[in-house]
Amino acid sequence: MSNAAHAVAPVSHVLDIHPVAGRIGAEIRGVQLSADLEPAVIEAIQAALVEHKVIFFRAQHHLDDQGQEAFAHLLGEPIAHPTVPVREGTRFLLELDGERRANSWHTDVTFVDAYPKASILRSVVAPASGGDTVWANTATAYQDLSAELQALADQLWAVHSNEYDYAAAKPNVTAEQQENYRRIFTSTVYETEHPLVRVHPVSGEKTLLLGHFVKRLKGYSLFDSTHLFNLLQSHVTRLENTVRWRWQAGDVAIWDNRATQHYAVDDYGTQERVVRRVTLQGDVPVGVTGQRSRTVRGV
Ligand SMILES: O=C(O)CCC(=O)C(=O)O
Ligand SMILES: [Fe+2]
Repeated sequence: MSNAAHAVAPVSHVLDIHPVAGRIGAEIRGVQLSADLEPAVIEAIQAALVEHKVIFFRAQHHLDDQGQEAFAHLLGEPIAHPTVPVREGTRFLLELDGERRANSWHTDVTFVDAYPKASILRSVVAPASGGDTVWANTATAYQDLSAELQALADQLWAVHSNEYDYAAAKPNVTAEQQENYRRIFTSTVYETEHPLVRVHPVSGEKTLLLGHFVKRLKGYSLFDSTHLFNLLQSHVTRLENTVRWRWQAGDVAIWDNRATQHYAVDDYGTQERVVRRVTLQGDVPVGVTGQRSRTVRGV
C-alpha cells in the first residue's frame, strides 16, 4: 500500500482497538504516545476518542511530564487549571495524589463555559490494589431516558460552580489540608449556566451535562433542583453506562470530557497513588435549541 492510500485508511486499520465495556471505553494497543506520532495515527486516536469516549494505553513508561505535554499538543491546545497551580517545572500538568481524591462524579472544570474537550491522565504511581477510576457515558445516559424525560431535560439549564460541597468528610486528609485546598480551588469563584443537554460538537449526540459542580437547576427551588438533579444524574452513573479501569503505572487514559463523567474510587487507604493530567481547551457548549452556555461570574 502506498503512503497516500495509508493516510485515508479507515480507523480500524490504523489502530488496534479493543473495547473494554459494552457502551464505553476501549484499550488501544501497539501505540507509543509521543510528539512524533504520524498525523494519520493522531486522526485515528481523535476518532476513537469520540467513538469510545475514553481510551486507554498501557505501558507508556517512556513518557515523562514533558513528553505528556508534548503529546497533548498533537490532540489540541493544552490549558492549565483556572485556579490550581500547575506542577513545578511544567506548563499545564495538574498532579493528583492521596491528598486530593476525586471520589465524586464530575466532568472536569464545568464551572467555566468553554471547559476542556478532553483530559489526558497518566498513572505515575499505582496502588497494588484499589484506586481504580470509573467513567460514565453521558450520551447513552440521555438515550436511556424516556421520551418525556428527554423532552424535560432538553429544556433545563443548570448553574455550575467551583464553590461546591467540600464538606464531605475525608478521613485521609486533615481539616487544615482540606481548607487550604478549598481556598486555592475557589480563589476565583466561577458560575456558569449550561444547558442540561449538550449537543456534542463532533458526533452530534445529545449528552447529559451534570456532575458535582452543579449548584442548582435554573428557575427551580433547591428542593426541586435536588430531586431533578438526582433523577437525571442517576441515569448517568447506571453501571451499564460505565467502564472501570484497573491502573498500572505507565498507563494513560484519555477521555472525551464533553461526553463523560468520571469518579476516582477512594478504596486504597494509605497506599501511594499519583496521577498527572493535561486538559485540552474545549468550546462553548450548545444546547438542543442552539443556545450557548454563558459564564455569569468569575470572568
Ligand atoms: O484520580 C483519578 O483517577 C482521576 C482524577 C480526576 O478527576 C481527574 O484527573 O480529572
Ligand atoms: Fe476529574
